[in-house]
Amino acid sequence: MADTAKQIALIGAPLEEGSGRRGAAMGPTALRIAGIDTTLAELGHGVTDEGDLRPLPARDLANHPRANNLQVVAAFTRALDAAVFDAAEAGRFPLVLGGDHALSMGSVSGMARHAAKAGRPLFVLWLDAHADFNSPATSPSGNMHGMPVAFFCGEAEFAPILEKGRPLVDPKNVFQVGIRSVDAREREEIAEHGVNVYDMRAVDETGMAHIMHEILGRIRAENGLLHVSFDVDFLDPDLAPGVGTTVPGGATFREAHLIMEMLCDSGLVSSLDLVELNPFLDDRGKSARILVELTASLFGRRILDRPTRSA
Ligand code: HAR
Ligand code: MN
Ligand code: MN
Ligand code: MN
Repeated sequence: MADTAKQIALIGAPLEEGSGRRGAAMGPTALRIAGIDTTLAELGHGVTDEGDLRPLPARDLANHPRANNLQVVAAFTRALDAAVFDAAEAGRFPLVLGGDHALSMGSVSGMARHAAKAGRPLFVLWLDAHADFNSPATSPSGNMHGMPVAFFCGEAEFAPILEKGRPLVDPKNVFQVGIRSVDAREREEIAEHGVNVYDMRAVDETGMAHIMHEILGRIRAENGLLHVSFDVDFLDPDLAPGVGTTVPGGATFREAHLIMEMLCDSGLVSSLDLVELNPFLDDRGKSARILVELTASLFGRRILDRPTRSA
């Protein structure tokens, strides 16, 4: 049973147009089939499934040659910004079921508004193989799932997707862990803006526990809120093959699990995205199940409580 019961709002975001391939739109369904709602309810939390967002394309925006499917991505960004903000303001924990990583433009923006209203800084823990700090000007692909961090840090203001003057995230409050695939200009950008990057070498050299203590200590010292954005490709592809952009050398189950338990103990997490799950590429639901299991640990399941299950 969880120490502190939360009211969790599941928000489905079947976005795949940010990723340049099909399949991630089935992510919310796969996470539901893997039992995300019942698993969290069994831990003692109140769970409401808000269903899937069905936004209309943002036809007020012109197409952009270097921001693929801008109208659809912008529509999800607007819908998520509102849904996540509303849930957080109502005292609920927004848990976004993705969908590709472009959706974090909206979820993080919604939490940035919520944090600004509460007068607290927002921190972001970005668990990913990629830095996702491109903009249309730097992106090699034009795929917007490679741009969300630059967007919520105010570095990709190429179209009026959200209100001018919206609260942004300070890049120095962004912690990226597990990074192992960064484009040349993206690398310059993250260094220039002071994003905290713990790449896979840092994980190997210093260990996950040390890194997490450092990150959580800083957030606690500044009385921050913490948004966690979990990209499936943070994990090693052997463990979680259900993602379009596998990169070898990812996090192990034990490393990911330790992060979740430390996050749970910290009591600092206020919102979560589960992104980039592509059930079309998965191996018999394996990746979806691992995501649900890791999420359970974030919400209070202890290692000793893991049930015995058959394959
Ligand atoms: N950096 C590459 C690009 O911008 C690939 C980005 C892939 N992003 C994700 N999310 N899969 O992390 O095109
Ligand atoms: Mn990503
Ligand atoms: Mn990624
Ligand atoms: Mn810049």
